[in-house]
Amino acid sequence: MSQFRALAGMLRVGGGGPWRRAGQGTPARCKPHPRRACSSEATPAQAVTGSSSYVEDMYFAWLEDHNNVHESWDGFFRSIQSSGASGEEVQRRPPALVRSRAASHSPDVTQKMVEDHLAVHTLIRAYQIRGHHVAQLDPLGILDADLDSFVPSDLITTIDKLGFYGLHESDLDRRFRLPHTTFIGGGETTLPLREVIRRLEASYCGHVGVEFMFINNVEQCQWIRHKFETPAIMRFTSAEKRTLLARLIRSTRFEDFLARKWSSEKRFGLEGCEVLIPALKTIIDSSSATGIDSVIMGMPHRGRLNVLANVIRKDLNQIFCQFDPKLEAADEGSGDVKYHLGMYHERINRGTEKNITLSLMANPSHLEAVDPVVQGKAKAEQFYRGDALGKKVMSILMHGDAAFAGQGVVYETFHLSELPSYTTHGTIHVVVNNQIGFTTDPRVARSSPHPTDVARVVNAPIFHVNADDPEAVMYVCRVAAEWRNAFNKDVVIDLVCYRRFGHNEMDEPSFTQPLMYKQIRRQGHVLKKYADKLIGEGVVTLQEFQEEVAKYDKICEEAYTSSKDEKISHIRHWLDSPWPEFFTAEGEPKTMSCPPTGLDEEVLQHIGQTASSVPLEDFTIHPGLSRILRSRADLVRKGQLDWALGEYMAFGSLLKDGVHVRLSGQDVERGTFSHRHHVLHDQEVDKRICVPMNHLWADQAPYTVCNSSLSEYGVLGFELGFAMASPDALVLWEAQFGDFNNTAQCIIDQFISSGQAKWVRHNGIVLLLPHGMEGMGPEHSSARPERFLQMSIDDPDHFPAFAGDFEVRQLYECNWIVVNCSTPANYCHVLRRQILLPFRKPLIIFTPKSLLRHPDARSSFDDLAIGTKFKRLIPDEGPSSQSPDQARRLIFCTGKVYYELTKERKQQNLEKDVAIVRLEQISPFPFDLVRAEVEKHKSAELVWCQEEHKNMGYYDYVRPRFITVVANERPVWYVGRDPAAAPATGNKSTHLNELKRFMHAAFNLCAFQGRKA
Ligand SMILES: Cc1ncc(C[n+]2csc(CCOP(=O)(O)OP(=O)(O)O)c2C)c(N)n1
Ligand SMILES: [Mg+2]
Repeated sequence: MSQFRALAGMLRVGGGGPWRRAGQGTPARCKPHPRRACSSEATPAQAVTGSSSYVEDMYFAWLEDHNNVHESWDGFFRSIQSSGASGEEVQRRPPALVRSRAASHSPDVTQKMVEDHLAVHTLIRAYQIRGHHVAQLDPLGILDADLDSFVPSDLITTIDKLGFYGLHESDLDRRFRLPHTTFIGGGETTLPLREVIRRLEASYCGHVGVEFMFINNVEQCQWIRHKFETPAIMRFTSAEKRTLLARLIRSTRFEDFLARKWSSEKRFGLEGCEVLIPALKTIIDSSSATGIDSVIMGMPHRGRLNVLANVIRKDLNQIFCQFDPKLEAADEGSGDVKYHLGMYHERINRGTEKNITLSLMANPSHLEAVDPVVQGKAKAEQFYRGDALGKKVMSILMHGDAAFAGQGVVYETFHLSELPSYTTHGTIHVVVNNQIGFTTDPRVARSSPHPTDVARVVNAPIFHVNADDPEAVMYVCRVAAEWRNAFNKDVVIDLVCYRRFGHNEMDEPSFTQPLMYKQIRRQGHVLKKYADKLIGEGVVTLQEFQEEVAKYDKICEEAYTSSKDEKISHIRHWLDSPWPEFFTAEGEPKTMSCPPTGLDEEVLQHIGQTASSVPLEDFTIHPGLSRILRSRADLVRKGQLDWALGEYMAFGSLLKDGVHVRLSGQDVERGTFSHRHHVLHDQEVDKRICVPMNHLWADQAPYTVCNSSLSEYGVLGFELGFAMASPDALVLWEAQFGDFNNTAQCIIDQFISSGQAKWVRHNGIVLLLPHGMEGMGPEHSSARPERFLQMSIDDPDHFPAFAGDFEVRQLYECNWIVVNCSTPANYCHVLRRQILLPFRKPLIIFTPKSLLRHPDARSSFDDLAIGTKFKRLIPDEGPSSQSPDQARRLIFCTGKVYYELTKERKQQNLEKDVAIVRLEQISPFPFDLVRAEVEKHKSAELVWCQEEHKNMGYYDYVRPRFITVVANERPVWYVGRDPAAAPATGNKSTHLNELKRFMHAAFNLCAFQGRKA
């Protein structure tokens, strides 16, 4: 082997290889694929007369896995490796090799030379892979950032470790030719071993630890190597150093100021990681320089006020006044604590003199929950601005070390990062790695060496950096921004720091981390250290430094004084996503009414025809799908709608009006129940698809329908963020089965249900949750209506006044709308109403499964005609309606059970005696319409019937409201399944028996006689 390597080295021409050296610009081409490159003509014998780097590549590929190379190379390397080379093996070597070797050195010398070179190459690689494990990352110097004090045996921490490579101290001054996969040489192609090690130490084991060798793209690895290995690449001008110092002053003095003024208030200070502020500013400056003009950020509690003040530049008095306990809230809703609020600000970026918009999303305490929301909002902004490659809009996500490692939504968010309909073309993640989570030591909080390992799954490079070295931090941030610009992929900056005080300012950290906090008390402040450094270098004088400090302190003092004038807090001043044109200047809806949602017959026909056709020529669809489209066409011809057509009409008509529609979720393109088929696949041409909805009108808005990753938490958060960007879009997330929505419970509870109350921020997201008891077992039956309804805020005990447009006002006052439509037309209307309303509220729709194809669950075009609108309640229009006062029982129900009830009623011939009324909008409760029905059926027994178990479904929500409607004067009886722990049985016959039993109760007109309510 070594003979061969030496020959290869000798044959190398000039030092030009596939990669240029430092200072020669961007790498130009990638290494050849070993298998492909050597599979045919390039045998070992031929190759040795060609590029030595080619041979090296072969060799390294072979070292990784012998199967990586052609068998001729495999045999060749094996024979050389087993050297001491038997005569037979040498004979098998390529003649060119043997000839050249013979012409230069004796076999032993050549072999040793090549072996040593290979050893040095392997050593370089070892540093590139494992250097970060020994990098000096912890400012405290007590914890190993990777939680392991073990030094990998292939890193040369002592001279004797050279033996690992078969090298000796005497080799330290020998020069070695450098491989093309390193840039430590700068302009040189050879270096003494001593210098090789020194430079590797400097590149990989100093204050920056670079983790990137898992990236399976050679160009990207070379790019990173170039950025970190090039000698003396971390250089800053005096002006840059002064800016850095000024930013560090602001960051540090801001926390000091808060601590001085409000020593007993929680603020989750940044002390110990003050460098976060200059770090973010550097990322923003560098990104702005590459053309970014909008940055959307998400972050947890730590340092948030500082980011608002010194990155987003929120007025300091607005921040300080939040500490005043007497500050009154001007807005409706519950508001939120100061370290959760968001912000949106447009300003000039001083670094680049370009305009930039910065927004920090409001978020709940739930760590990392905001991640996908930020991504969705960034994606939407990119989409609406036509920024297809993310060159204008980007996102930055900040994390705590414990949360980044522990929260699953981080993983879910990373997995969206490369998906076409979800990518934001690279997010810069910044981890405030203070090596502690509340009181928990990282050694018991994670199993991975670094808290950032989750990023490895998407091949994102990870730059660990000692936060007490501000220049190293700046450099890393600059590289991260350049990385994003070059490759549009995620990147992680791990700011290894410490937390100077407790988790919050009231906490005593030494209860649990005594030694760490002893060390922290001894730890010098980064601002002082950096100021001393710059003063020492002559970059600033002590006086200049002190003046800069005094200047910022004065700014804080002045803001503090004026903050005392603020008596009222306007949460709307903290909006992260304002919709200025949608609301009045005061942030109110422009009207309090909603136009009818009906449609022109022509529009219905046009949409219907497109929905049943294949708008592209020569496009072969599956025969089964042809049948489905034919039956759709039949329905359209007859002026009828099934569920899929109802949805088509809603989406299509909104697209016509320029409203973007986006439907996302698992398998939504076809539809879990194979009813939708919004994406047609050519059966003959791979990946050829057709989305008929995008072929409706030439000037229509675009329709996005996208199958998502198998995530609920991440994807629902993403769509919520998408819906935040603009009020002029219908954004829908569909659960595979409604049952799975609870894995996204945090998004539902923390954002959808309560977001407006906390952050005065409207959101019109639509949740489609397939729901219905159809014998499919406990996990495919219930979207848990009870949980949504429990969080609805309409007062059960208060009978509202019906002034003005009651329907719209009631919607305006609620926190979300919960519906269960029983007809395709009503489904279409409610979707259209969602956009025609003058405000935005989340809409939860329990969608059907068996009704998708149920012959009775059809509507006619007339139900969608001009002038028609969503029916919150559908009265009985059958025989019982002729003399409602004669009806003996009035059953209220919602959703699919209506069809079971009507069938049973017919069978029992009770159509005159029993009226069945459908509640289509469950919340807010249509008090007005329910009362009209109750009054109309004056002598009827009132029954609520549901197919769900008694402790689930709608019963607990509707019951007190019915009681309010009837003023407690008439009983309201329950018919449905008994209470249960699981939402549905797994046994088919039990399911049917339950159904039979409650159907019997529903029509047993004696069932409640003599019973007390
Ligand atoms: C999902 C969630 N679980 C638990 C908490 C309670 N909690 C608040 S801060 C914190 C520790 C966070 O540690 P880390 O992520 O390292 O951030 P740090 O406070 O150290 O900056 C915990 C457990 C929370 N806010 N959110
Ligand atoms: Mg932490």
